[in-house]
Amino acid sequence: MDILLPYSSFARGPHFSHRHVRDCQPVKYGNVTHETTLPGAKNDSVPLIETKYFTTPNEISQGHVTFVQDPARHVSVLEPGKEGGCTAENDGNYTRATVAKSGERKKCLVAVNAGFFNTTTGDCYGNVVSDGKLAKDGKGIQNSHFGVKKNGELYFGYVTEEEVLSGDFDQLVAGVLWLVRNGEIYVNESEKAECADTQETGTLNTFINVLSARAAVGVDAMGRLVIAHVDGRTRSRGMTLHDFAQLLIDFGVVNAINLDGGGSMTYVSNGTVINYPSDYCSRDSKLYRCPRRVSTIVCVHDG
Ligand code: NDG
Repeated sequence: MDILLPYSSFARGPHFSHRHVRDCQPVKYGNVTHETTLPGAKNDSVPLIETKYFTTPNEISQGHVTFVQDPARHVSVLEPGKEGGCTAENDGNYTRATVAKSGERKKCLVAVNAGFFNTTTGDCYGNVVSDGKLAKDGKGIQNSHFGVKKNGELYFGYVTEEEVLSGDFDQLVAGVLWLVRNGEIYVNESEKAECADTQETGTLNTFINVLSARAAVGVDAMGRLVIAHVDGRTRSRGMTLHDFAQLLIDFGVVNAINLDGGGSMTYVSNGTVINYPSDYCSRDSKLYRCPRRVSTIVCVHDG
């Protein structure tokens, strides 16, 4: 007699092939589980790198959005603290560092928290490729990824382990949930395809609908990389992922994935934190808020 294994038994592990993702996604996408975009031609009528500020439509939260031309030259995924920061130390713990600290070595013009991590051990979740080096093999993890390929293409969606190990990526990092696919909100579809155990805010549905600080990386119709964040505090202030995805579309975003947010949310410009992180600095006082020591970052640099 055949033993029927639940989907999850197939979805994890080294031979993950996207069968489950293909089963769950709208028919119009066929077998394709990712989108790639070639960066647009350089446009001298807009700045090479530009950051704008905004207040959310309900006037409650603020955020920044950064547009980057020629992202293949100017954008890197960086491990926490130092090269090799996603490798466990001898004591089984992993390096964690503030976004500002991790961004020092590339003198990032803009840096933002990126990959989700295990808040107990600090372990980086998902696949991480940093400046061409495989820093972490996510072992077939089933969450949306952002990547920059060696041919300059920007990549959004679900990677297979073969693609990760092929050496075709210069940069790669995992988020949780694909917010915008081909100009449309893709939150409900990606909720069906992704795993919840890479984030610690509850079920994927809770994670989607809770008010919180949010971060995303995407691409706009001009082929510029777009990094955006909104401030908040989990359960009391910020945005749901549906509203955040709509805001990204309003900014002109065509594809985007959701990066680590909540208390990890830190936006750094030239080494200075320019947002309002939500974690308290100490257990004993609610007076000040401090940037959290997090996992990987996305860094925009001079190239
Ligand atoms: C943030 C995330 C949480 C995650 C943790 C570590 C949000 C709303 O960072 O889910 O487990 O990555 O993104 N919260 O607190």
